[in-house]
Amino acid sequence: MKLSYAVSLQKTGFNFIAQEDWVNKAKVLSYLGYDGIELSIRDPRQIKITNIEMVLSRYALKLAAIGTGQIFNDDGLSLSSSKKNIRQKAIKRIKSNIDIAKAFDSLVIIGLARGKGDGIRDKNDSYRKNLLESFRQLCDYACRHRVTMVIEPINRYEVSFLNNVGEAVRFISEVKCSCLRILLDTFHMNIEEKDFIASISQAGRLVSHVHLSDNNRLCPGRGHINFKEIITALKKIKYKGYLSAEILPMPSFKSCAKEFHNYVERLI
Ligand code: LER
Ligand code: MN
Repeated sequence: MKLSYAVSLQKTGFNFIAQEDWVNKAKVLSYLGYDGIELSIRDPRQIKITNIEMVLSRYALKLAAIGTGQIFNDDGLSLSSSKKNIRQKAIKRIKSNIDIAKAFDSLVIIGLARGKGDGIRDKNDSYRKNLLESFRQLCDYACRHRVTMVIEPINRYEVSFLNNVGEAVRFISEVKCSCLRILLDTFHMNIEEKDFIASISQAGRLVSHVHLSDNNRLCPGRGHINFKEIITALKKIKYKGYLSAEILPMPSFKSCAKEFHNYVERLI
C-alpha cells in the first residue's frame, strides 16, 4: 500500500482539506517520503497539465487521485440535480478531470459531486434516475479513455444517496460499468457501516482508493477507529492502492503530514 495526502489545488470552502500553496505542500510530502498526492480540482479549465507535471516530477510524486466534490460544495453543480443544465455542467467538469487523470494514469473520485438531488427524494425517485443517467454518460467517456472512476460512499448528512458500501456495490452492478470502482473513507464508514471489516470484505476487489481519517476527521490515532484492524482487512482483500490522508490540518498541515506518515507506515 502507498501513502498520499489530499490537497486542494484551488482555494475551497472545504474546511477539512489542506489548501493554498499546493506546490510547497508537495515539497513537504516528498521530503516526508509520500508516494503520491491527491489533488482536488474545482475547475479543470483553470489548470495547466504541464504545471502539475512539472511539480510532480520535481518532487517525485504520483497523482494518486483527483477529487471533484468542490463542483458541488463551491459551485452548486451536481450529477443528480433536477435541472438538466446543472447536470450537464457537472458532467462537463468531471469529463475534463477524466482528461487530466488520463494524462497521469490516475483516478477520478465521484463523491460529493453526486449532490443531494433537490433536498428530498421525490416519489418517482427522479434523483436516482438523474444520477444513473449522469453516470452512464460519464462511464462511457471514462471507459473510452481507460480511466477509473471511484464512487465514494458518503454519510447521509452530506449526500442523499450511496451512503454505504452495500448501496455502492449494488449501484455499480446496476450501471454495469467496468471502470467504476469504490473509494472507502473511514470517516464516513464510521457513521454508516455496521462493521468496518465486513464492509471492506464486501467491497473486496472493487476497492481502488482509500481515505483515512479518524472519526473526528483528525489524523488516524486521534480518535476511536481501530486502524490496525482496517489495514489487516485491506491486506486480506489484497489492496495495493493508496491510503490517502483526508484530515483537518490541525494544528498544521506539516505536523499532520508527519504524524499521518509515521502512524500509518508503522501499521502497514
Ligand atoms: C470527500 O472525500 C469527503 O470525504 C466528503 O466528506 C466531502 O464532504
Ligand atoms: Mn473522503
